[in-house]
Amino acid sequence: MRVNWSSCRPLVSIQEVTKVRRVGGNGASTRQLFKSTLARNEEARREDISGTDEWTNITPTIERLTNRKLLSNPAHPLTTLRDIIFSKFPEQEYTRANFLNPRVSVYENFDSLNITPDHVSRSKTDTYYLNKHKVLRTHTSAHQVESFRVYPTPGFLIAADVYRRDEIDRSHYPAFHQMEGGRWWSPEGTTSVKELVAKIDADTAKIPTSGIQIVDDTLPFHAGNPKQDRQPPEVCIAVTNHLKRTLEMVVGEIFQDIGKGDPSATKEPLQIRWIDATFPFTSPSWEMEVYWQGEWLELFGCGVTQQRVFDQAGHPERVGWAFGVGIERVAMVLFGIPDIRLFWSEDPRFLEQFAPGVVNTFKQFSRYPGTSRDFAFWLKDGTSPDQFHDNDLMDIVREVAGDLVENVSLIDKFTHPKTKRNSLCYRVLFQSMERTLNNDEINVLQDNIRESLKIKFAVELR
Ligand code: FA5
Ligand code: MG
Repeated sequence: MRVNWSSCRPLVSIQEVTKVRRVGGNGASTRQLFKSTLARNEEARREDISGTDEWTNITPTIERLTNRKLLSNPAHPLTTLRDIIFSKFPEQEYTRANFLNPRVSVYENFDSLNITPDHVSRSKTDTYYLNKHKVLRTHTSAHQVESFRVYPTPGFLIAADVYRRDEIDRSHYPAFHQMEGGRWWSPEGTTSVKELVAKIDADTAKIPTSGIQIVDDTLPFHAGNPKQDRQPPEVCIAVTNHLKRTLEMVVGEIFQDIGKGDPSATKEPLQIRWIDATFPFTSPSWEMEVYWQGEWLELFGCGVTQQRVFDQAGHPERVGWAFGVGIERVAMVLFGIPDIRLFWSEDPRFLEQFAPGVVNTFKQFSRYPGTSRDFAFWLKDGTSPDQFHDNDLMDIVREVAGDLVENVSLIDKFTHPKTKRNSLCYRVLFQSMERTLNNDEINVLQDNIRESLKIKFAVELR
């Protein structure tokens, strides 16, 4: 399933944190809170990451992907795009971080970001666990607190591989890349809210304006997308303006040149819009979407950083923003890459089309025909369809067939009226980007998937 951040309540309400601070006087308790979370973080770091337990669900395929390090290939389109995005941010203002270890603590990936203990994104069906204490980061936000804590500049940028147990289709893959950005201001040296706002506004004025048209019908904040109690409204608005102008500048500069010099490229003007969003670590929050191939594709998630995140970082007085963007999503639009699996291709016909620092339109090599097979089965007696998760099948399919699978979808689900047993049917589309698959090899894949289903889930195949 897709992560649905909106089902998340804050771990500690802002009022609670404020209360704790007041009781402690001068932020003493905040420091305590900060100390204890750091201690917890350290504890988690020391955990034996090779140890496995009942939480372990990382598969060999995913383990292999953690070693691919696509961003270390200077000619890879993801690397080119990363460097283009980096180049839009002044170097003296934003520290860059690359190649951070994807194995992070549960604290870093979830708790430090206000994600509740019962939030769906933590479940084994959505996240790859090395063990109870360690996960493969599901987003680059896992490094937010540390980045707000240690970098000498007021801004940072992180590019990295992230992992999610997700559906398989053209724009979703269990491993992908994100970029995280953050920017903060300190009230230090200012004597009033007005001065702090003026300081932020002065930085906003320095951002080049974007040349492209962007639709923004959102309100600065409202009950459904509130400003934080600890922030005066003017500060929230000033931070928001800086955030939105920054991302509009980045998108504007990147897409301005799209299709230039390529007569076959579509001449349709790019449509971009802002919509309200929800994240446990920002409020208010937004998403920026782009209209691409007939649908709105979500690019950036962002918002005004929750003060609790700054508390965790040991700088409760700061205000600022953060964003996260799926790099593949932007690269697919920019390089005209039609399928997210291609980024992982080792086929020279893919890799040799790209050179360091160059944005060119991908030329599809012949598309090979696909073949679909259905997998219908009865669940074990007493098992409801909800207890079998789509992602359980996704992982089996990936283990057996790797990138030879283009799509997996549930096509039928029913309960037998007499026996009350539940039946599911999935359709798997096998298709290689590199060659035509023959029937014999698809039969072998099919048999292996069926065998795995029987062994792992005790289903009765139909
Ligand atoms: C996040 O991951 C937040 N950490 C983003 C954020 C950062 C918000 C900082 C606020 C402040 P989300 O789950 O929506 O949010 O993912 C962010 C982006 O990653 C999406 O907009 C999309 O571009 C990309 N993405 C998500 N899932 C996949 C996937 N399976 N394959 C490829 N790209 C994906
Ligand atoms: Mg999202």
